[in-house]
Amino acid sequence: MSLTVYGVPLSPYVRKLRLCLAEKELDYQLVIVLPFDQPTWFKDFNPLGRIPAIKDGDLTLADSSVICQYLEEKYRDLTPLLGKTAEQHAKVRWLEKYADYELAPLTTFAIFQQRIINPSMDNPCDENIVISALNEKLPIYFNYLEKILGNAEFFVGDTLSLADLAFASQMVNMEHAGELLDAQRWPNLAALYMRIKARPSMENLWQGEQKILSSIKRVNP
Ligand SMILES: N[C@@H](CCC(=O)N[C@@H](CS)C(=O)NCC(=O)O)C(=O)O
Repeated sequence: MSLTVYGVPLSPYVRKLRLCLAEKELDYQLVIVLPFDQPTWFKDFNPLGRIPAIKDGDLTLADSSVICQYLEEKYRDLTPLLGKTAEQHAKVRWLEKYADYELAPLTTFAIFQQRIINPSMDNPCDENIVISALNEKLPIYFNYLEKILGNAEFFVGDTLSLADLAFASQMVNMEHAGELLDAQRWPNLAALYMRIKARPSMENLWQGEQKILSSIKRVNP
């Protein structure tokens, strides 16, 4: 097995990459590297110290989007996840970026950080940050995504893409922190999330993540 992924399962970016690998049916091994207290050798993989990174033969690469694009181009005969046309490709990249850079600061770095990571490190959870993300900030982002998705099965074209995986990856961190999309308010988005969760690629990650979650979960100090 030549492909190695460095990171931790609860990172949404690592999850997106692992979903991409699973959908393409590519084998890999996961080497645990945390987002903090990293071994010094990891700086050779990513001087920014962010996960995920990969090693594929002689190639080392960082950033989930860059890695997924590399996999798409390297294995053209495997399930494509970046759309079929230039237009679809652009839409997928936009929505992937939207999830990675606009949803993540709220779903992962606010809600998940406060509810799960902080208590696991004996730091208090600031519920004001959680409530503000959930009630004030996220609805604007969800409204946009609900409109873009409409009644379609997937965000772009008629097949699964990285846009769907990036979105679902953020929703998982929110769910780990005890919050689900309001299905009354965003029915299409909530249904999309359920469809992605039911895919074997996600089901295979879910149990492992639950185990890690229960091992690090602590009551708010
Ligand atoms: N754009 C990057 C973001 C990666 C990222 O921010 N990862 C977080 C963990 S979820 C991290 O490693 N944070 C550590 C840091 O920023 O120092 C990607 O898509 O891979």
